[in-house]
Amino acid sequence: MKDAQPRTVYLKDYRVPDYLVDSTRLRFELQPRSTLVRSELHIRRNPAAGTDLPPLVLDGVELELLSVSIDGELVPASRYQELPEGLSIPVDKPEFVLEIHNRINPEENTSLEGLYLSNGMYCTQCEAEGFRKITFYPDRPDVMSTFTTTIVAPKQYPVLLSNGNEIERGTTEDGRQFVTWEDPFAKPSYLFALVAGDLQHVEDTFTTASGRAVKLQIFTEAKNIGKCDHAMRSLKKSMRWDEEVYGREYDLDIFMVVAVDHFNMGAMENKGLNIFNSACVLASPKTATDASYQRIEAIVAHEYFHNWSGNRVTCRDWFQLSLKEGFTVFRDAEFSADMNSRAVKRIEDVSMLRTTQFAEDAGPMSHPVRPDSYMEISNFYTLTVYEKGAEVVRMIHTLLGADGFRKGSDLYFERHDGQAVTCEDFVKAMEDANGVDFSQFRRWYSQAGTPVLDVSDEFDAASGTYSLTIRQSCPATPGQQEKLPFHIPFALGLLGRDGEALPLDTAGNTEQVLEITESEQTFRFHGFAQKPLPSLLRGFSAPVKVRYEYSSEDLLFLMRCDSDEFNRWDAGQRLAFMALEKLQEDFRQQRPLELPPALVNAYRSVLQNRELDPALVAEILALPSAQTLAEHAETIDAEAIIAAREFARRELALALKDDLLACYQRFHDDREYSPSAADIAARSLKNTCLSYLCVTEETEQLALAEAQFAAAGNMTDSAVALAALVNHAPEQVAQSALESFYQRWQQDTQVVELWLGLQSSSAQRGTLENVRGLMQHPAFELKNPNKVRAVIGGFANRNFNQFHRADGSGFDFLAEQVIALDKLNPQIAARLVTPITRWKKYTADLGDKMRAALQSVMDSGKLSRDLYEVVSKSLA
Ligand code: B3K
Ligand code: ZN
Repeated sequence: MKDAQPRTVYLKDYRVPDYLVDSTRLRFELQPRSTLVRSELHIRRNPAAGTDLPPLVLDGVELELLSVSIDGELVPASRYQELPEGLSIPVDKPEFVLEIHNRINPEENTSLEGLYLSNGMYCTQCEAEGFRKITFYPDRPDVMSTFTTTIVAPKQYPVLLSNGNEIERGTTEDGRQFVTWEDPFAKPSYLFALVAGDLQHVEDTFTTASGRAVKLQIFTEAKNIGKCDHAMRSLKKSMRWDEEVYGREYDLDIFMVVAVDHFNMGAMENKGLNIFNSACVLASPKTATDASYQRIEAIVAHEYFHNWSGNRVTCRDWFQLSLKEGFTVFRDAEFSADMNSRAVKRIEDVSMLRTTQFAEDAGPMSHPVRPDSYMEISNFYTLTVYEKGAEVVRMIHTLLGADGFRKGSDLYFERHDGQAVTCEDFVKAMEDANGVDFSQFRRWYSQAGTPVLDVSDEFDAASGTYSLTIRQSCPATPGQQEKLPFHIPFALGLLGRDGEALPLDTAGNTEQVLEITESEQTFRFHGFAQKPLPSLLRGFSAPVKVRYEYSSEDLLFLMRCDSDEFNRWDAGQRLAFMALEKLQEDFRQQRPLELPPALVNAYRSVLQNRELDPALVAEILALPSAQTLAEHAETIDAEAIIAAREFARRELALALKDDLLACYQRFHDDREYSPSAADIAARSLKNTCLSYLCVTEETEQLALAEAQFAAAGNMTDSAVALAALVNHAPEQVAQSALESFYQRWQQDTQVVELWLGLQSSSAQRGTLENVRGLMQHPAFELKNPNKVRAVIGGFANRNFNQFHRADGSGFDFLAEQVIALDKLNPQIAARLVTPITRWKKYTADLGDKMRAALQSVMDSGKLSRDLYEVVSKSLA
């Protein structure tokens, strides 16, 4: 385990590397507890760093060093120095070959970083700083080297993979087999990968735009070989899309994907050898939900797109992480929007951003898209770096237009191919290609916090002039008290009395992107007979909060008439927010609760509207989640949020019963499963209706869920029906549904994960006692992050009601699990602790208990660097 020395790394301290590695030869002799690693590095003094010869400092963690040689001569141990996290070797020539032998223990590696075992197969995860757990190396992304890798293993591991092309295979004298791989593209160590196991694969070919045939292979355990088709289709679509939209072709002759069960995140873009969390690659209609199908398509695309945005052009240092992640998330979001419904994809992404990224921006770990410092870089794979980073790239796209953006990305790839660069280089390429000045725009990379726009308007009937005044501000965040104004693209439309789109300029444009650059700015529009109704921040054109005094009537009007589908949904959300906030207040004041009829009527007309995309209808009907309400609140009053939301949901279900039923029946059919956008949309609306209907807890409605559960031909229908029963049916019915589901699917890892998560996140059944019970279930494994995320994460992040129980037992439970996990997997522990780090935002009764739980983590003994950083910053 890495220790908790509170070292802090600063961006301002960046120095170019002292030495470069021109080529790297690795040889692995795999054994579970004692893997031998030999590395041969062709090292050269970096001319950009100077001409003197400082010691060569290599990173290395938890390695057993066996020997060091330079140019074939053994260096005695007295000459070099082993450091707590590395090795320092004196140097007396500007160029030399360094050979190191060391030993590692993959079996005991539960951090899932470096080389480890997952269900008996060897695999690696090196980003960000995992390569140093394999061998001593300058483990930083600006050291780029070609890699040649030989893997030697006993016969029970017939598949031996690494980056690049296979160049040799054979059998050693003692009967083991070996394979050698060569990756011709220089890369940083974080993109290195190795896999060894008894795996099967599916294969396909992709012919690139220039006519090269690329072999595509997806590897998995034999039992999952039937679950690879969707990922393969997604991969081919991604390859085509990147050619068409960005002009980017794949470069190697082979592209491999491997599914592993034990994985800290979704997937990893290692050059030519992507490694995926099984849950993010394997799918079949019977076992995977629509959400999984869409997630797989997006993640396959994301990792594939990294081949250019990340691998060919990589990051100079880890402060630049958003250079590859923000850009690649933007790329995958656009890909998904092109493959499915654009509006729905945008709504999903914005909901997530507003709920989770806004909370991060307002919490103790708040940081800019390009952080200034970190203790542990693994803690900065955040929603801010990824999702807000993608919004920043999206704003550049909005400001430049699609063609201008493409000119910028072409220049960026051409200028920096084969280099390790910075966010600044990205912005500069965009500027240079378009002749624009983004000096102020750059603040999005350096200033943390969510900007707030206060919008007010005025209409001068005499001149027909409508003025819109926008004031921007941004709350203080740790280390940043004052913020300078941001450059904000603000997409605007104006609606007339009949809902018509009004012209905003003499050219007759009905939408404009205003460029806000000052603390306060007024924009004027002319030629109106009546005061128009503004449709603000269309498509969520910037990651900000907009405050404007809409009346309920305004919002109902926008829900009906706005030509921007995103804003139609957003108007519905605002209306629901108004209602839910009033309900919370009434609950606190012990006044009777009442749902505004306007909201019920609005939802009814949406339900009855046959023109709208059913997936959009489903999104509009979904009330803001408890987590979203919490983010939105000044102070989180968990009890009031729960009371308000449950009341509203039940009232809506009762009032809209007939419409929900009609809509359910309209879309309920037993056609064969397809993950097409249209079919997913239909299932989404149908199942939204079913979930609402079951909230009534009436026998006839529950019977619908029982029937759907019994007859479902796909996992989407089956899982939604099961969740409805688990949440609303009498105990015995719920229990027997859960049991029969488990009996049927117990051999399927992905379905069992879903089954666990569905229970722990259930307000009804995910009681602390039941969650503890699930942790005793044979399917649970504390060493497997997917199981931890399903059970403990499901409870702490998705079970607002039970987690926030007034006695604080949910927080103590989380603290206890985090302490246990930190010994096994620090990255997962540091992530899991998040819900109790937000204690300052809660009412004192719960906030104090959260803080105490957090303090108990701090006091529990020596923490990993990962967990120490999060806990100490949250207690400060
Ligand atoms: N680049 C990886 C994330 C690595 C996380 C390391 N702690 C996956 C991705 O974003 O594509
Ligand atoms: Zn990524």
